Formats: sequence, C-alpha cells, structure tokens
Amino acid sequence: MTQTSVPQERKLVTAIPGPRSEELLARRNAAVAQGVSIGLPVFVTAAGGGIVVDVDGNQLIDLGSGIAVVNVGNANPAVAAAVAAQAAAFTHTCFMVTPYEGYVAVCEALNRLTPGDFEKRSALFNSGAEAVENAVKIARAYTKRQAVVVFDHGYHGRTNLTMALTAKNMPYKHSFGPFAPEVYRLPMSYPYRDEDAGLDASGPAAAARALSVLDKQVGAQNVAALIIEPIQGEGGFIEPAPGFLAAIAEYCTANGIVFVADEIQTGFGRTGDLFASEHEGIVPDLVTTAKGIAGGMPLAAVTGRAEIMDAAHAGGLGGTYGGNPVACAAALAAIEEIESRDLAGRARQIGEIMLPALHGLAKRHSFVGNVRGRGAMLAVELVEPGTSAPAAQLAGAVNKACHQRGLVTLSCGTYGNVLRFLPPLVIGEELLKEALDLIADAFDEVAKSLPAAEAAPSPRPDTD
Ligand code: PLZ
Repeated sequence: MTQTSVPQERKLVTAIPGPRSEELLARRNAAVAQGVSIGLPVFVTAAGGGIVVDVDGNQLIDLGSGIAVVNVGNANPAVAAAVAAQAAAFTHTCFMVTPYEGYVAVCEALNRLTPGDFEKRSALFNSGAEAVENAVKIARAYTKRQAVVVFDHGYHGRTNLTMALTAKNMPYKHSFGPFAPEVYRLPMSYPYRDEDAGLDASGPAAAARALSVLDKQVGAQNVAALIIEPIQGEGGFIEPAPGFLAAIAEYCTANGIVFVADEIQTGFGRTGDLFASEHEGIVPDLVTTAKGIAGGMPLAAVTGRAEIMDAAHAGGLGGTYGGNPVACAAALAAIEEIESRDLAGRARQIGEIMLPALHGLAKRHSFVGNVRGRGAMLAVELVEPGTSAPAAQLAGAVNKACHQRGLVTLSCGTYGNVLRFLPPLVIGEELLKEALDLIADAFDEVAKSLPAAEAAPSPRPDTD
C-alpha cells in the first residue's frame, strides 16, 4: 500500500523532543510569533507512508496527516513528481491573467467527484478559510440575502468572516473581534451530549430544535447560506445523528437557502466515502474542499450547482494565487491516487481495524466517555471518571503519553477533551496495529496517575 523511501518503522533514539528539536525550539521561540503554537515539538526532516522522521533521527507513527491533509501519504511519489515537473515548467502566471489547463482539469475533477449529477462549476483558492468565505460571497450573490447560519461546535477558519462562523472562542476568536455581522448559530446534533442532557438525541428531533432557532431568530427568507461540516472536525469529531443532515438540507431546499457542506476536513476519502455527505445521500448545493485535495500543497475549492456558482459577476471571484499551477498539478496527482487506489475503501478498513480497539479502551477506562467517527476520522472523548464532565487535562495527558511513545496524535473539541486519529490512508496495517497498542499503553499510564478508586482499569479486552 505504501510507496515511500521512508522506512515504515517506528524508532525512538532520543527523548521526545530530542536535543536537536530542543535547539530548533529555542530558535523558534526567539523568531516565531507566539500566537502560532505547536502541538508536538519535533522538527521534521522527512515523512512518508505512516512515518514522520525528525531531526534527531526519531521515526514517529503519523496519526495526524498534518490535520487530515496528506491522505495520499506525505511526499507521495506521484504528487512529488507532478509538483517537480510543474515547478520546472512554470510556477505561476495567475489564472486570471493567462490561464493554464491544470486549473480547468482540477475543476472538472471536482465537478465530477462531488455529490450531485447536475451541472456544476468550481473556483479555486488557497486555504480552507478562503473557500468558505467565497462560498458565502457566492451564496449572497445568488440569493440576494445576507444571513449565514452555522452550528455549535463548528469550525470554518481563522479569517475575520470565518472566525465569526467558527463557534469556539479559545483559541480561535479571543481578543480578535469585532467579527463579521449576520452570522447566526444553531444547536448541533451531538448524540453523546444530547443524550446526556436528557434530550431526544435522534437526528430529526435535533434538526427540529435547530430549525426552530432559525425560524424564531433569523427567518428563513433572510438566510443566504447554511454551512455545516457533515462530521465536525475541530469541534470534536461530532457525527450528527442519522437523519439530522437530511432534515436540514431539506429545509434549505424548501426555503431557497444555499446548503453548503464544509468538507474541508472530511473530504477526499477520509471518512470512507469520497465525501462525508455521501454517507446519507446528502447532495449539497455547494461543497468547500481543501486539505486532502492536493497531498499537502495549499489549494482549496468551492464546487456546486452551476446556476449558483455563476451568480457572482465576472471578476467578482479570484485572487493572485488561487489555483496555483503547482498546487493544481499536485491535486490532479492526489485525486488520481485516491481514485485508482480506492483510498476511501482503505479509510473504511482503517476504521474497521481501529474502532474495536478504541471501544476496548472505553470498556477498560471509566474516563472514556464516547468513541466515535467514521473511516479514518476517529475520536475518543474523555470525561472525568464515571461522569460525563469533559476532562481536557486527561486528554492532554494521554496525548502527551502518545507523543512520548512516538505517535503523532492530536486533540480537539469544544472542551479540549477529545483525542482524534487521522492516519494517512496509505498507512500500513502493522504500523496501525502497533500504534493502537501504544495508545492502549498511554491510556494505562494515565489511568495509573488517577486516584485509585477512579482508575481501576478493567482487564484489557482481546481487541486491545
Ligand atoms: N473548515 C472543516 O477543518 C481547517 C485548522 C487548524 P484552512 N481545520 C484545521 C487550525 O488550528 O488552524 C478547516 C476545517 C474546516 C475550514 C477549515 C479552514 O481551513 O485551510 O486552515 O484555512
């Protein structure tokens, strides 16, 4: 499965971080703005397949994919070759000045691959946030309405408009306002916490709660766009209850609201479908993509119904670098890899391997409140032992224990208490199983640090 020159083997030769990383960290502290923080301070020299190599010679197992970006593997050989060839031919002209085929070919691929068999158009940008901003511009131009509706726990970026769309204050919004107006937030379907709160956690009931807020506080006739992640990413890998997305999408269609699926984190095979919307047969009006689209090169897109996409006037959309030729070459190679190697199928297999082990952790430890996710987008929500109170400190401790064992893991969640796993879809099975054993060790270590009455792990089940 894995084609890379990086040895597919975990190896720790120093502490994490090692001395060379420590040196670079000191330089970083003196040179880089403190607002840009680091989750795992090992400085990288190479990466491929399921392994990240650091300056001290450590080889870590990658369970992060650079936040769901290198789905096709880091420095994927096909992507690297396409980038090198394009960089040698020409690096930039600006598509709006003198165009090139790669941009058109990426748009054709997106129009073909995103849900819906109607006529589509795409436009290319640099980052996920920029794609979301442009989806709002396009929806406003089409509907001639202004309001934008988003959800609790949603994440859509760090620019001014997308900060307004993002739910969580710390660290994304704090001290950075004022934010863009005409943004409204609805309650999300969050099965684990809805149940805990004694609410009807079913999809239709959660949708009714959300839509009643929209009706009462905004008014459907004022809404240009409703934007939702089909599985929320930064907010905690929250998978809405079945029927929730369909009810929301149906309401949008009935009320002339542009339904935007933000598939920036869920797209390109990550969840076991090419796009997470497909799982329940949802057909968005517009889809925003980025991250997994180009194997690590910065590229993003808005794709959707031709009549909506074409509503923005000529010259109304663009940017100097959007759809840069090198990024487009990378995207065409990455998309070819995803399709020809059925990496969405591979994501499903990863889920089948990982989920039983993660459920094993929940059986064993009373501080695992919930295990969830689909394909290779999986998470464990940690709580104070035996309760449902979010336990951010425990999540931080487990995350750190994973790092010490040579795993690149990430946390997330509105309450900072969710460990998430996003392996490259090309990771080998042996590495994945080794990572699961190490995750189990990390949980055991943290359990031992808890007061005895709370810790008491039950014996490890076979699935561990
Ligand atoms: N929409 C659904 O997941 C980016 C953010 C990391 P950009 N998520 C990772 C961080 O802390 O900044 C994301 C996303 C969804 C939009 C975005 C924004 O994409 O490419 O980071 O702008």
